[in-house]
Amino acid sequence: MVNTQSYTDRASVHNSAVAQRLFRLMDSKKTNLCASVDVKTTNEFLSLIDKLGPYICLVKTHIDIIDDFSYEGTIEPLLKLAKKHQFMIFEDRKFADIGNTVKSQYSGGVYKIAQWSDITNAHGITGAGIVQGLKAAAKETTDEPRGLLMLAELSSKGSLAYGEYTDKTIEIAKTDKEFVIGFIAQRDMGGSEEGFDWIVMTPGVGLDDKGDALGQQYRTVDEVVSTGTDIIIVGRGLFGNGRDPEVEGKRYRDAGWNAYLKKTGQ
Ligand code: 5IU
Repeated sequence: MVNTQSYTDRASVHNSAVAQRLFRLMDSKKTNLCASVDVKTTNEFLSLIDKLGPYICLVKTHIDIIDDFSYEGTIEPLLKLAKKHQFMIFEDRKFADIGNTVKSQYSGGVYKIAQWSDITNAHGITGAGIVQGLKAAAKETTDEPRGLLMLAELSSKGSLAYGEYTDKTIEIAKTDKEFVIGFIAQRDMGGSEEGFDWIVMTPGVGLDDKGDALGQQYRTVDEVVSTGTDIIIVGRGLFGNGRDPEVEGKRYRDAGWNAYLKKTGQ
């Protein structure tokens, strides 16, 4: 059953400090839009985020795409923008190894994701140890709250994540209801029926295109929100094909917010 409570009501009962902060931020900024900024240079990355900042609750990064990455040059200014515009950060790292390995991948290496990203995500393919490994890394790295999304479903054509695989991924999420805050999925994951409150974030959202040449499939904002999405993740719809990120940021923000008001009967 699709969750029809307001974000603020959900904040007051949630186990996770990350989820509470995100829900409150969404209601105060009136946005459920997450911008996915897959661009190649730090300059493009920061200038796009500065333009989209007023319209979003979350920035989704693929930090390993950036050619000229450095912690000081890329992450420090990103954190300043997050303060300036009040949004949170989600590194879409899609961890997929055993607990011991993801623990090092999350906290160390060049990117040190656990230091700066409020939220990250993981596949269930290796089992529940991945949740424990990532949680241990977060605890050792920072006092700031961190949250994990499990990858329950994907937007791409021919994805193998469905049926029993998706059900088993939900079972893995239930092993830690404080650290796991929800799912990347295409629809409601049954949380509200079972007394959990999973946040569902959905990529593959586009108002003008149906997909791309490499298997991406887009659904509209109304489609995804009415079937259970809490946060819409939009990338090229905001800035691809010469689009104006300020115009599209406002357009997707309004579409997402209106769909949320409609779903919650506000
Ligand atoms: N992404 C998807 N689909 C998925 C998952 C992640 O598109 O199922 I999991 C990522 C890929 C890209 C962004 O970073 O979300 C979508 O970008 P576009 O809106 O530009 O297609």
